[in-house]
Amino acid sequence: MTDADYLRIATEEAFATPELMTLWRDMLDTGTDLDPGFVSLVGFYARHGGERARTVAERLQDLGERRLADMDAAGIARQVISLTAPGVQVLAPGQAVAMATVANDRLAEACRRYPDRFTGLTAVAPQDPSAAAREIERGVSLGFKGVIINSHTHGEYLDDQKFWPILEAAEALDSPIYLHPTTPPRTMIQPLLEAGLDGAIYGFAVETGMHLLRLITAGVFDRFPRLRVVLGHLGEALPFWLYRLDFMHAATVRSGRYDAVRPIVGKPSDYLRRNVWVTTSGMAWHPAIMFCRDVLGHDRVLYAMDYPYQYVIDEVSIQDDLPIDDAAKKAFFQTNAEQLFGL
Ligand code: 1DF
Ligand code: MN
Repeated sequence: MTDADYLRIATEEAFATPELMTLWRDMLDTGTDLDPGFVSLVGFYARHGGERARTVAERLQDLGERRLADMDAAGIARQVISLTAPGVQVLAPGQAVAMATVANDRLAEACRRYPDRFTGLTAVAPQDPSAAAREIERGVSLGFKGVIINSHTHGEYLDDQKFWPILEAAEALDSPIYLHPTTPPRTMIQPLLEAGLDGAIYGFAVETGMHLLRLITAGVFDRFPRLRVVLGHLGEALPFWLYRLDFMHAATVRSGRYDAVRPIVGKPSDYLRRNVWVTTSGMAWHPAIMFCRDVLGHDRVLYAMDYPYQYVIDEVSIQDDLPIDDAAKKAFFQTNAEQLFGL
């Protein structure tokens, strides 16, 4: 990978602790009435013996030489690292809090060892909202620059007021929340799962895009106007829907059809432009990236790789070749991330 006039900061990069991998495997072996999305996703990466599952599982657990070598080979200066989906969000509450603490301690240690290569996000257990809020605070003291939430928790979404202590802490500490996908909950997954579409191919985006949309329509950003949310995968399709979201939201509010769709201060697109940043994880495609830059703003679109799930070195040069000028490229790869995460 050749040098460029900018540092490439990759912003949706995953890791897993050996402790969590072990616990997930125990759940797969002995758990009853398991979440079907958990079985589909973790059953594959933790259990399937094939090449993809094995190399991803190995790379997830490396916070040292192998990861750094992969970054060097791809020309990545820095990874913003977060606990991979579904993280602790599939666990029972007490266990989830403990596992998040261990994950954060391990990630913080790696970030201390390689301060010019790794930045961490705080993993939390939304199952215990007040513990999660305290962990966000501890994360700040560990040097983390945001929070990772792997979408729904046991089928529940962050617009539920019981989770608001988490949003309140994130806003107060100026910590962006990376709302990362996971498999849809059992109430949503069946038609996707039976077709093999529950994962990163499409199910992730449907579920996570809906999650962000719920936050908007529930008025979460009126209550927490300085809350910043990061979406991967170029905004989980929402930028493409802006016009229709605004039109149908206004029509739905006017109709009085749903208690859940009450007036909010702005249009859905206003919140997407004001409170949301998007990364290019898994979406190394010029037309889609240029479209998002156009409709959200050049300062809102950031580079991400999605290591190790999409460790494709050619996708770095594809994005080096975006049809934008040098200053814009530096913003895309480097300074937008520095500003958003306060690096
Ligand atoms: C996959 C993709 C898995 C992404 C991920 O975490 C993930 C995948 C479990 O391909 O199965 O973060 N992704 O963001 O696209
Ligand atoms: Mn990802």
